[in-house]
Parts: sequence; C-alpha cells; structure tokens
Amino acid sequence: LAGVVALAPVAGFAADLTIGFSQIGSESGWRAAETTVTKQQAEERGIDLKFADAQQKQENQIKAIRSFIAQGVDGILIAPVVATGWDEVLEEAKDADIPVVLLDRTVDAPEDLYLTAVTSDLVHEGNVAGQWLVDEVAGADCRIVELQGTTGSSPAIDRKTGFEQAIKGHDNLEIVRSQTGDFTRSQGKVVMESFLKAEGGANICALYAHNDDMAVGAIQAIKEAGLKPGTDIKIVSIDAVPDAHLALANGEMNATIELTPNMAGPALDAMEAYLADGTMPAKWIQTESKLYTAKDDNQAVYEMKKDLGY
Ligand code: GYE
Repeated sequence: LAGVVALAPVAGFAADLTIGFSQIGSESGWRAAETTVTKQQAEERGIDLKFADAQQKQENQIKAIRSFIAQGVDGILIAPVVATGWDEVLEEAKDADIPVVLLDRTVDAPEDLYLTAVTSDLVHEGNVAGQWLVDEVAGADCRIVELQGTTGSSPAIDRKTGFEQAIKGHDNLEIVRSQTGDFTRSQGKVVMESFLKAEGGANICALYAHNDDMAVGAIQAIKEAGLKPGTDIKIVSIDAVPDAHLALANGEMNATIELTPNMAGPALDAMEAYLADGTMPAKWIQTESKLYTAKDDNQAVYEMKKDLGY
C-alpha cells in the first residue's frame, strides 16, 4: 500500500455551496459587468459558481438549468432572456428542491417557482426617461424614435410602458418609430440608420433607447448622417455604462438612468440565508435607479466605473 495516502478530511471544513448561473450572454456592456460582479461575489463567498452563457437563446438557458439540476447544485441564478416559457423547467428545479433566484429581468410564471427576483423597477426607469424628455422639450413639438430592448423581455415591455405613461397627455410628444435593437450596439446602429432614412434626420427630435449600447450604436449612425447627437437629436437611455458617461461628458448624449450591475450581491445573500435556515426573502428585491445628465461630473463617474468589468 506504499504510496497510498488517505487524506483525512480537514476538521470544520464547511461544505462550499455550488450555484449554477444561467446568464443570457454578453449582448451589452452592462451584461458583461453583471457577469464580472457575479463571479466576484461568488469568489468572495467561497461559492463554486457554474457559469453558462446562453448567447441570448432561451433554449440554451433551459438546457443549462437542466444540467445544473442533474449536477445537484445547491441553487440556481437565472437572468431570463424573455419573460415567458419558464414554467416547466422552473417546476423541475422546484421538484429537485433547488431554489432559483432571478437577476435583472422577471418571468411570467407563478411566484412559488422562484425564491426572489432581484431587479430594478423597469417601469419606473421608463417613467424617468419620459419625464426627462417632457421637461427637456418644455412644450415644443418632438417626434421621438424608440430603440426597444429584446422582444418579449421584461425590460423591453416595462421600459416602453413606463415611457408611454410619462408622455401621455403631452400631445407635443409623439413616438413615430419604434423597433427592437436587441440591446446591442450593432443593431442599435442599423435600426437608427433605418429610422433616419425613413423619417429624415431633420424630422427626428429625440431618441429613447432602452439601453446605452443601442444608444451608442445610434450615435454612430446619427454622426454618419451628418447630424449632431445630443443637439440635433436628443438622446435619453438607460444603464449608465462608462461609455454613456463619456457621451454625456462630450455632449453626444443627454441623459441616462443608472442600472447597478450588482444584482448578485442581494441575490446570493437571499440564497445563502434560505439555504442556511429556510429564511424566505421578499419576492422582489428592488435595486435603485439614478438619473445622470450632462450636468453631472460624468468624467469622474467614468473613471470610477471604467474598471468594473463593462
Ligand atoms: O438594461 C441591458 C441588458 O436586463 C435590465 O439587459 C437588463 C438589460 C440591460 O442587455 O443592457
């Protein structure tokens, strides 16, 4: 038996948690930052994080979740790409006694199928964006084009609802074109080019983008059309990624609403508490939003954010 050494278990070694994370993909700088922060949060807590990137396809997310269930993970984090189609796989996780926490988006499924959802108030973000534009144009006529997020995702649905609530009753404001740019820079540019071609740049007063990546793509299209973003066409967006602060600082964007990339902190707090002693969190853990405009010290905020993994 020479050479066979039985390693005695280290006394008092707490069993690390193993958590599966079904991430949508890396469609935006914000999403990349959320992934970075989630991995950091897991590392700090001694959690073994199993990470799966779905390239924005729901079927890949469902496959990953089933794999986590088969592995017998202690818990599952899901950023659900769209709001529907989750009931069956969430039932399977529940049957396996594996708690699920949703990050940054919600699902149209019975609440008992997930422990909690950590998201911003997506309708409120749309309200803030719309109210900012109402105040900015101060009664003047304004034809608006809208770049929607991923079709069927809760942010695309709720941010549209919130914006329309805010401009309702202000007949000088009208959304004349609205189309998905799938939360990406490339699609934001392509769709903005089509808006400019269809409407004529001189007839577009403002762009409402459901995220900064689409807004940054649109800024490129507006420039290539010989127009000044932020001046000829006002731009209001959401996320407050570093490049949005740069655009605010140089006058190419007018306002953005901050979305924290740290959804994992509150999510893992809730997950650990539940796994430790069955503590039940609220069904919705809401993160704060903050409006940034050109009046803020955007250079300083950019410097603070630029190394956070966007
Ligand atoms: O605004 C965008 C990402 O789900 C709220 O998804 C999140 C959104 C975020 O693609 O940048």
